[in-house]
Amino acid sequence: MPNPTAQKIILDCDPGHDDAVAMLLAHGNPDIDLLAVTTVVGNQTLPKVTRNALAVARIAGITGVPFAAGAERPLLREVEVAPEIHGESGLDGPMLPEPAFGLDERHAVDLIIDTVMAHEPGTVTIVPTAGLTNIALAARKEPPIIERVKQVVLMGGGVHVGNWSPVAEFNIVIDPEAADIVFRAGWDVVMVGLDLTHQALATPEVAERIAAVGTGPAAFVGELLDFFGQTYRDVQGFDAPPVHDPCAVAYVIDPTIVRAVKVPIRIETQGALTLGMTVADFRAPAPEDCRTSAAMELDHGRFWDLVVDALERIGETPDTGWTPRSTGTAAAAHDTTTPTTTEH
Ligand SMILES: [Ca+2]
Repeated sequence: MPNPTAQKIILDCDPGHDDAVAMLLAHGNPDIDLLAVTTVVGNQTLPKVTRNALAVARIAGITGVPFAAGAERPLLREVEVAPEIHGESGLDGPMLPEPAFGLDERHAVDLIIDTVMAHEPGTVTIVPTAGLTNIALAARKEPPIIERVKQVVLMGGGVHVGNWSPVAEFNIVIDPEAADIVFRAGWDVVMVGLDLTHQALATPEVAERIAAVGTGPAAFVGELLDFFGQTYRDVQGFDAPPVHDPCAVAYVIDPTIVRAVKVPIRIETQGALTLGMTVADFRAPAPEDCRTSAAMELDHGRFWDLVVDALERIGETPDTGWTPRSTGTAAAAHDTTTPTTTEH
């Protein structure tokens, strides 16, 4: 039964290992009503991340939710993808099944606008876990959504820390102009950035808890974290991978899991060394009209409780088209080189 008090969200993503976990958390948690999933270029090209989103939907058993593809490049910049973290497919590691359903015929920007306008004011939260191109375009195309959206809870940025440069995080720096539009639009923005997500480490204890769920979707997450953990060890020197994107979903489910502080935040769009930096002004208490906040501290135990609980609730899903690696045929079925055609 749908939960009438569940938080309605639109997930705008670029799967992406951590995006996949965010999808599973949003789908499995009873306090989230997943209204739509939209994709945008980011971790990989638009066709690849869109195909990945549909594959994850099949494994998770997500049905009846519209999926739409959005921007295939940033507003001004050239496409920059992250194969060193997410592989050539954008979701390397597990084998990926063919999608069970097709895309909504609308562009992601129109699906976002239509979804926000179709619900009561102040009830829909946008959760971007990718570059902000689609969200900026939606705000520019249909400005009334800005007042109507409850809040924008995004994974991106960080208080003067970076991963794609010394001070810039990937989701912001790949489309800093779009981020600038989103942060200045006038809606409430919660920046779930690296300060927070670097606390969301998938430690060996976490991996054991996920494996103990004992279902196909949980095994899929285990394989995602194996690959993601390896690239984070090799490229960024982490002992355990930070699983960024579900932190934004967790904040929507239960804001008490995250300590966030109100602070004015602007995006650096000009800097030679600081492009994409999320500049947070802590010199004085935030003014009354400040609409931006930064997530600083995560309750690691309760965060992973939510993820494990979502996987337990999802249980086994019918017709996943998915085979765990350990049973053999996955390697042959894992074709990372051929992006499927998408309609958008
Ligand atoms: Ca992402």
